[in-house]
Amino acid sequence: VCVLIITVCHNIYIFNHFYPYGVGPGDTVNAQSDDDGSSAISLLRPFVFFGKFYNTTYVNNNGHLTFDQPWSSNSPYRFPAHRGRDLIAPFWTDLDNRISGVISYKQYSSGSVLTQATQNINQYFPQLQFTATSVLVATWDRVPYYGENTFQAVLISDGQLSFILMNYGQIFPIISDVQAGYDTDDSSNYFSIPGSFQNNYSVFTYSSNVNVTGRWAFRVDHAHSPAPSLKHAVLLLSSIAAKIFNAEPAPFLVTPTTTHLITSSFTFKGRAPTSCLRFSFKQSSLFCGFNDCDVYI
Ligand SMILES: [Ca+2]
Ligand SMILES: [Ca+2]
Repeated sequence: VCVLIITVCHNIYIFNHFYPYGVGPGDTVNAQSDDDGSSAISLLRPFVFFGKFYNTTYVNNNGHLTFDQPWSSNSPYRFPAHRGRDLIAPFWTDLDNRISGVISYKQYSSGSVLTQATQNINQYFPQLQFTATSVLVATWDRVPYYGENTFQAVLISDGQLSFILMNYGQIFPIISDVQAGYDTDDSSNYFSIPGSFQNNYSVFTYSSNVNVTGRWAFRVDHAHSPAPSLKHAVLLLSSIAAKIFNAEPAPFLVTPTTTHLITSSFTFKGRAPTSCLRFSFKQSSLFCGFNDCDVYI
């Protein structure tokens, strides 16, 4: 009985933070395809991505959005990549919805979605007094790759300032490469969500940098706009460890390294040698590597 109750509550909780999507709001649905995506989406307001003003975007089936042209890549590279491409990647891997799963999007320029976006951004970035004037919600709903994956990217803009929310629901523990985050053409600005390329992507369902489980928020209009609330990230990473490794008596904390750059370093160890996540946080740079992750503060 306990297990059933926990499962039900768990599922409700995961999807609570999603923006409206699907048939109800009248999303435009991508063609079912392994590697294609949407046609060109004319943005209602320009979306500023680290100084560049974009008027067009594409929601690509393999879990990313591009500007100016569609992109079919199903094989993620690690951020920062220096590949000459501005890329927003909530969950970049070889998704395939030919048999099931719905990929859809909708733009808003008025109504409750703008109110919700305005409230969220002012909560996460309180000094800006931001008012959203356009929102694009892109949703991958139960899209298979091994198992089904549900996640969103929400692009929020007032024509000058711009933000991205990435919302994660159920994510299948894929044994393959996944990159989540964003990267600019020259990688002068990027963020790799901790867990990327670490073969246990259920971590996205439980992590956050804004104290909302399963949500990451980024300001992306201009450089030097670090993700907020590192303390929340640390807090939630601790709770991830507790959830993922709940068979352990308690996740234990190791501080293997301290240099003048690293303020704190954590290692969460699970039962299996493969389920070890290591995150370290540097003050001076924004860098994410294979087995550690440094978050700009
Ligand atoms: Ca694919
Ligand atoms: Ca494929």
